[in-house]
Amino acid sequence: MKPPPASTPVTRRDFVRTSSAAATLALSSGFAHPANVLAAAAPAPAGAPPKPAAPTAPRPFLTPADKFRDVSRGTPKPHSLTGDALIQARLTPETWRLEITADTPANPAAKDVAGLGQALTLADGTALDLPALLKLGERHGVKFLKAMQCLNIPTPLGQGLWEGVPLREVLRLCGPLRNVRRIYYWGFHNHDPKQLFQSSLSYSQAMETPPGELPAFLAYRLNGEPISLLRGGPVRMVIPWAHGFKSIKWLQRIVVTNDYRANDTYAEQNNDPEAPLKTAAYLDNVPARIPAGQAVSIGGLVISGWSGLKRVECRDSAKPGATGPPATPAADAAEQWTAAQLEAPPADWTSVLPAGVSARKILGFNSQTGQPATWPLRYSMISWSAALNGLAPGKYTLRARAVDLNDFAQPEPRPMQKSGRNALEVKEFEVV
Ligand SMILES: Nc1nc2c(c(=O)[nH]1)N[C@H]1C(S)=C(S)[C@@H](COP(=O)(O)O)O[C@H]1N2
Ligand SMILES: [Mo]
Repeated sequence: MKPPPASTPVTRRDFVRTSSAAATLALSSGFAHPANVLAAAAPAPAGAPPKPAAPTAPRPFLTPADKFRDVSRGTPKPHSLTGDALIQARLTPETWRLEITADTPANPAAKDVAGLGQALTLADGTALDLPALLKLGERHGVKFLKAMQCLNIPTPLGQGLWEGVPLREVLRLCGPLRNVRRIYYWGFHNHDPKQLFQSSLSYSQAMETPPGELPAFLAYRLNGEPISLLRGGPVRMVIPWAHGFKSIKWLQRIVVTNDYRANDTYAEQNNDPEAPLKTAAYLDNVPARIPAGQAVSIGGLVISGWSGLKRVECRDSAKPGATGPPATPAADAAEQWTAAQLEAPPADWTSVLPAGVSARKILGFNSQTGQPATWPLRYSMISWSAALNGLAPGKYTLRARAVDLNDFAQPEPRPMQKSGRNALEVKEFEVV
């Protein structure tokens, strides 16, 4: 198989210009993004060459806070609380408190007793409040663009500019830490142990951010605004390299422990609690029936996960008749894949970022030039698109996949879907 050509980035402006000029087919879409339509150019007049396909319209780079797909547990859902119930839950900016304590010596998995120089508790009036966290942010604040993606749902939930304070700086308030192997944390859960949704990090993941890496942080702003109750405010944990289940909403408690286990609630549901965000492409819906001679643009989103992104490619569908993925690895290797176009970085980041936010101050950007250090940015998502031209009548199966920087094509090297939903996406359509 001949290697596909390198992906050619297209600019956001090109995307928008061509797609708005094109006739769009109305599609039923399961995705939450408003711009999620596939564009198809009008059929070419007889004898004329088919018009170039109109690229898929890209989503807005930042998803509005209320447009994220929501994954929240709880009865009632914490973000449905109002009035006094909200105050009792300590989920207003004034009432929010964070407790940081050590695990009980009774934990049977502990081989030693974990301890903190200074616990922060409600009982003794030392629990951290929002003004103290914001004050810490004046010195240590970080900003970071991240796609939120559930481990169990294929389509990314949304992408935001998150802002907050590294967890290591918050834990420093409680030093010295003794015999700590892991850190657990959870949010408001209606004071009902059955509704607890907990996540965890190793001690080093929390405390020793490597140079150029992204820290775990306590976020209090999203897209330049305070984090809404709906998105887990006033304060939410954000773990840049992880799937959504590590980014605990309505954060209220951190516990340091000598227990070595990744004691995440998700671990009890057969998920891999240590799996980082998976590089994967997602494919938008395709019209079920496409008139012959009509050029069609396909596209979707791609997440640059733990192992980065080299390209997105789709199967060359010029030959009708194939149904489903090839049965054997040899047949798969013989497939023709065509590189898709990746959305280029915005020429002007001020048009994408909230007012007053400089790209130079965002982690993952060059602090001198204000340009992204990698593209796509680590743990973020962009749109991709490709054109299908000159398809003969027949049934087609379209597939798209991401190839990571180690040349693994999705779902490899992570075929186990409970470690991050990244199955090869397949759509069927018919040219008539
Ligand atoms: N407290 C709490 N935090 C939570 C959850 C939850 O149910 N309760 N769901 C988690 C999961 S599984 C995901 S995928 C993300 C979803 O974030 P979003 O609702 O902001 O899109 O939140 C995470 N944080
Ligand atoms: Mo999730």
